[in-house]
Amino acid sequence: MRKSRGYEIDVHGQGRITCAEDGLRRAADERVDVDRGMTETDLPVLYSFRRCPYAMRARLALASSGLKCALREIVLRDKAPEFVEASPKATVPVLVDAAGGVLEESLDIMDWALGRHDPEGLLPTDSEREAAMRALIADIDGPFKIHLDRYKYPNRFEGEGPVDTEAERAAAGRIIDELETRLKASYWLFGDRPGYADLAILPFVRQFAFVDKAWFDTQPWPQVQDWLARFLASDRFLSIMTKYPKWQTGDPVTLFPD
Ligand SMILES: N[C@@H](CCC(=O)N[C@@H](CS)C(=O)NCC(=O)O)C(=O)O
Repeated sequence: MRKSRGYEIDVHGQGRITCAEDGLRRAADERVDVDRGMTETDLPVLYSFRRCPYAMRARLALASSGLKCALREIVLRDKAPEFVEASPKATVPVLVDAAGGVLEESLDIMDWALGRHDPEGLLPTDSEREAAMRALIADIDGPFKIHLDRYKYPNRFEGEGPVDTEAERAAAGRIIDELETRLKASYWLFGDRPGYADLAILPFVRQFAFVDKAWFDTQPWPQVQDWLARFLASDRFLSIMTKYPKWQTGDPVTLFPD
C-alpha cells in the first residue's frame, strides 16, 4: 500500500508554531493563553452537531489548525436559544469569534481556521489548484448533496412527488466516479498528502457510503473505498467524533480540539 506522508505523520500531531508572521503569532498567543486558563468569553465559540458533515469539515479544519475554541453541541430539533440568536439561519456549524464576528458557513470556518494557522499545509498553494479544488467542492455541496439527501431521506421530499432513490443514488454515483478518476492519479484528491478538499468532501462521501455500506463496498470504486477507509481509521477523524452532551447555558467549557 502506498503511504501517505501527511495523514500518518502530520495530521495526527497538533502542529508547532514556528512562523513569525503576524497572524500566526496571534494564533500561537491564543493557544498559550488557553493553557494559562483562558475563560470561555475569550474563546471563539463553535456551535456544532457531531453527525453533521458540514460541522465535521469545520471541526477537521479547526483540529488541523490547532486553534482552540469552545465547542457547544447543538441538537437540531431543540436548538439552544443562544445559537439561534447568534445565527438566525440556525444551521450548524456556526463560529462566533472572540470579537463577536459570526461565520455561518462551514467553508468560511475552514478558511478562517486555516487562514490563521495551517501547520499541515492543507490550503492550496497556487490559484489554479485552488480553483479546481473549489469547483470540486461546489459539485459536492451542490448536485451531490441534492442527490444524497433525496437518496437518504426520500420522505422529506414526498410533497414534490415520488422519489426514485436508485436514480438519485446513481446520479450521486456519477460524481463519485469523478472522485475515483482523480484518486487513481493521486493518493489524496490533490496530491500525495491530504488537503483542504479531502477534508471538505470526505464527510459527505462517508454519509453517502453509510446509507447502504454493503452496496457501496461492492461498487467499482476501489480508490474511493480505500480513501474513505483511511479517513475513517485515522486518529484525526476519531478525534473530531467525540460525543458531547447537548450544550446549555452554564455548562463548563468544552475545549475543542481538546
Ligand atoms: N451551507 C451550510 C449548510 C449547513 C447545514 O445545512 N447544516 C445542517 C445540519 S447537517 C443544519 O444545520 N440544518 C438545520 C436543521 O436541520 O434545522 C454550511 O456549509 O455550513
